[in-house]
Amino acid sequence: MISHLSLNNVNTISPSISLQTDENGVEFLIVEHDKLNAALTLHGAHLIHFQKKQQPPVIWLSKTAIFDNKKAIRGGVPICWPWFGPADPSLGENLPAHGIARTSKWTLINTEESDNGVVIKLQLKSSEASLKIWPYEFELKLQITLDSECKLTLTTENKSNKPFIYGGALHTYLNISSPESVKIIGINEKFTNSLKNKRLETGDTTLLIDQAIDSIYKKSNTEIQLKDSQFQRTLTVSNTGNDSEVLWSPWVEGAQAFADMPDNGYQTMFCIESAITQKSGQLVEAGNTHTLTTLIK
Ligand code: TA6
Repeated sequence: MISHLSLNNVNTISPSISLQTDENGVEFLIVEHDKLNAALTLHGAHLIHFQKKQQPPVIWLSKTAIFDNKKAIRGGVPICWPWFGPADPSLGENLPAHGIARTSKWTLINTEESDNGVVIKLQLKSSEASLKIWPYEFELKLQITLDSECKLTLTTENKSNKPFIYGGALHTYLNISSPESVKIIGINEKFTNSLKNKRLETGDTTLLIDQAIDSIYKKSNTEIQLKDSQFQRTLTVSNTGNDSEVLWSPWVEGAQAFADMPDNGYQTMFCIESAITQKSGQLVEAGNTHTLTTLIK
């Protein structure tokens, strides 16, 4: 399934789901179902592989991704939470980009499987360590539904006695055949160019991948389509609970700069992220919940 991982079977959870570990003790949930294959780590509740039978993978994973239960994994769907990008300086110094959820150990809640696919539920609760970084009690639930579609549903519950504001993203790395074979349709015209000092720009609602791209698009009011002529498929992305979509390709220089991405890695991945990036963030009153989703079909 994932050629560059060598795993040992630890525990069969259900006919098509098993818990396996690698030599570093990283725990993987492996799904080998009649209709699909998939894999995720408890480290970050990180979906790293999803592939329907007789099709190229939908989700991209770096061939040089690092699995050490510490670092964020390059590829898959990192859960960026409770902030997107650099941390607010008011929270302190040297805080990790994209929050703490993607480098935290999550707990498996339950799994279900049917003839069509699987549903996997995971949870992350605030801890003494998290409270030192982000001073709120919380409970995160992630539901991953894999069948003919791939849906991630992240529910944030405010367990504290005061309101909090969060940001983040379901930072999906999609697998593409090549940049020149792909076009993205259905994005909003208005976007902030993170490569140009967050300049507000107006562009086309169709995008080609022919250079480094790091853009925050105002939430699209339609589904976004990634048309791939070589793979002869269209991946459709629909998001809810987000205020924006982030589109990203590190391109040549960016890929070369990452130790955990091969130099040609940019040729087979493109990120379309369901994100909360607005400065105002997402308010969650004490005792309340908010849900962020992405559906790839
Ligand atoms: O989502 C786009 C982005 O914020 C880019 O600016 C780039 O930094 C990318 O995420 C990857 O971030 P990471 O912290 O995983 O290296």
